[in-house]
Amino acid sequence: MPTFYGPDFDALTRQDPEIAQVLLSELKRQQTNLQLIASENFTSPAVLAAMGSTLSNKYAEGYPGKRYYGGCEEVDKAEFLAIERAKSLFGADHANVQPHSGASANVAVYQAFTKPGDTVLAMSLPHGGHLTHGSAVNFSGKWFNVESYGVRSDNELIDYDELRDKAIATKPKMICSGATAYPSLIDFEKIRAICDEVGAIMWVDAAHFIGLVAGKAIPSPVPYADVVSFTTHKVLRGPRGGMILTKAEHATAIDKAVFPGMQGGPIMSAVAGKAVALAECATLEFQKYAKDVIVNAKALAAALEVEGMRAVSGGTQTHLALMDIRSTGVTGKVADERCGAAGIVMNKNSIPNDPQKPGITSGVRVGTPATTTQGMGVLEMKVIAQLISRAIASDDAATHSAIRNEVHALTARFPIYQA
Ligand code: DSN
Repeated sequence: MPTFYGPDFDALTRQDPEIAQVLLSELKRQQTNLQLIASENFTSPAVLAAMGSTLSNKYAEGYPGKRYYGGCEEVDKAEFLAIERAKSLFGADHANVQPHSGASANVAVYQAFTKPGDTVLAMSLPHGGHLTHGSAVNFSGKWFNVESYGVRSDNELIDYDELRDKAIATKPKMICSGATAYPSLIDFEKIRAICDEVGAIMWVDAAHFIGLVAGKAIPSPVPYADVVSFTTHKVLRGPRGGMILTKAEHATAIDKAVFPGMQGGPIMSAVAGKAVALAECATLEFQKYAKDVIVNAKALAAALEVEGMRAVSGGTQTHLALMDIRSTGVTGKVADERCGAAGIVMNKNSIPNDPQKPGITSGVRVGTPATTTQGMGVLEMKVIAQLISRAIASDDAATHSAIRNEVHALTARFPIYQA
């Protein structure tokens, strides 16, 4: 590297050894444990390079060609590339690549299409929704009248009849679909028809599954929705951040809602990282990856069922499985802690109609974006299910330590971020 462009770990080590050590220890944690959190992934070194670059120094309020600060010629190019790549990858009329996160993107969606006090219909959090879909402790639940729909009790799939009935009864300005713990596909055509019937904006929060859409592994909401918001760091495998796609007629409303409505200057290093990730997503290699993520998730869910747990909604068609673990005799909280002690990182999660409180839960959520990036396949998913089952079954530190050694041996065969 002939010229300085950004990341300099030696300089960090000399100047701030404490923080340098945190970076090293976190790298080791990611390399040696099993990362099964459905919303996490290992982004590429190229994305990390963009994130750790001097683009971080630049203020660029506004949009390419229309900034409030000088000196934006170079960052304009990065944002232009990110926008064009997003539009091309998803077949979208318009893309806003500036939201700092998924929650920020959702604030912009509310602002573009609703006013405080308006009614919005969204999936309930206990059935798999998201904080920003109307939780009482979130701005969405405090500032809007959010009605909710859930899953059917017989098959744990979205209850489209309930959704339609509630839409007709409450006449929402906007209907949100998308969730954080829903393992099945969403019928966007059906939701579009309901939105048209009641005159609602169709908003899809695609944060969890947009990477599978990018990889052409599942159907896209883009042809149906007025607006699609998402994060860029889950299956999509980009930098931490958010993005919004819209139909042409909503482009101005969304752009104004993001800036100046909700944010000041975009994080241009993250915008550049989004451009890099979107180019990666357009490759055949990424399409294979996206398909493999689903194959692995199905295999993991099936193998956990062999271990006696129950896959909510009968399995998965996406990157995650929600497991009802009541048969193990421990709660989601305890399972999460025991697996953590064994080097298996996942999260406790409510299951539909969970008898336990959200901080305890009867379930765990497992996802395959990260392990698939490492190159693991169906055989490894079977091994992982057995490791999870053994970790949950024991409250003995020595047993967890022994399992952790097996986890380290497994992850050592699938190295990430090697020099
Ligand atoms: N925290 C994310 C998840 O884990 O699903 C959602 O925002």
